[in-house]
Amino acid sequence: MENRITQLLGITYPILQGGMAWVATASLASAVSEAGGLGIIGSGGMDGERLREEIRLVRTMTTQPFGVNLMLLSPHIEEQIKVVKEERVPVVTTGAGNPGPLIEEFASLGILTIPVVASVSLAKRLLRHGVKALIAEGMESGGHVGEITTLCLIPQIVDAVSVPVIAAGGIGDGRGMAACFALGAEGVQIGTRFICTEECDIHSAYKEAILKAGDRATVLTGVTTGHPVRCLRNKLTRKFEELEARRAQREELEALGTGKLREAVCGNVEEGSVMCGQIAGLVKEIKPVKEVIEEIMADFKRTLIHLGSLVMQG
Ligand code: TUI
Repeated sequence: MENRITQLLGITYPILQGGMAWVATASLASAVSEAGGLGIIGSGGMDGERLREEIRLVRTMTTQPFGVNLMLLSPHIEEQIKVVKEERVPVVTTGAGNPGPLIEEFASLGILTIPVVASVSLAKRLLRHGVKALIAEGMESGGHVGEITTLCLIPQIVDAVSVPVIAAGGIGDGRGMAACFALGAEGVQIGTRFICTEECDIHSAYKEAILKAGDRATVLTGVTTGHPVRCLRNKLTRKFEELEARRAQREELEALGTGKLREAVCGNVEEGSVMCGQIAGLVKEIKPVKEVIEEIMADFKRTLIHLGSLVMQG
């Protein structure tokens, strides 16, 4: 299918893979790009040189467009910016902050910036910097989240901007994609569903934890620190609850979260932070990326036909 997102990005399907720190490495990103979506390297946690290696590795695995996600709170952000400029990465997505003037600087080098926003106010501010598309992420997402659900956020952002909007948060199949398109989105960004793929290069315990998860398996940690993070309920999140209940100092809570995503990705799913979205309960099987994407597109089309048939029945 062709629309403003597939044309802007030069991809076959309007599906972006979330740039998940420690999870979305060259293996996953290149598989998504090869399958017709936009694969995105999650640079959070990488220093500049490690990021350069991943970018070069993706380029040995696919000739298709790909992206890099910059987590704006990363301690390595300055080196990471330097590397994406030097490597002329085609697409950069940003998260956890306002990329502001970076957008013009990247554009002058032919790099397209697609910021992740969680509010209408930031979406409007970014229009002044000339953004060509936005990712609007609801609080159903895994990891660091805003306050608004995808169902409420997408139509409000679509009405506030003229650029195409990519929906993120809570999308795990073609029905979710169709729902977001009904709200005015022209693309989707999917994270959790891509974790449970053969090409996702993390410890199998993380994937198994998602397969076992039900609808109420995730919780938000760090709400009192102003940096809420969604992850699977486990020993770590119970510890967070304990600290938050006795109004622990911000420093103590932040220290508890440090390095915990990496720990989970390496297999410690009880003491680590198993970040994933609320859609985890829908994920039942580990599959190759290509199958996941083809299934989503087939489901998406089936859903649209079904909805169209409701109109025909009057
Ligand atoms: O960034 C994310 N999700 C993330 S980042 C991350 S990194 C990490 N965190 C903790 C431990 C280890 C690693 C994990 N998950 N999503 C994109 C996103 N951006 N969601 C929400 C936002 C956001 C929030 C507020 C963007 C901008 C914003 O406001 C900035 C402003 O100035 O208004």
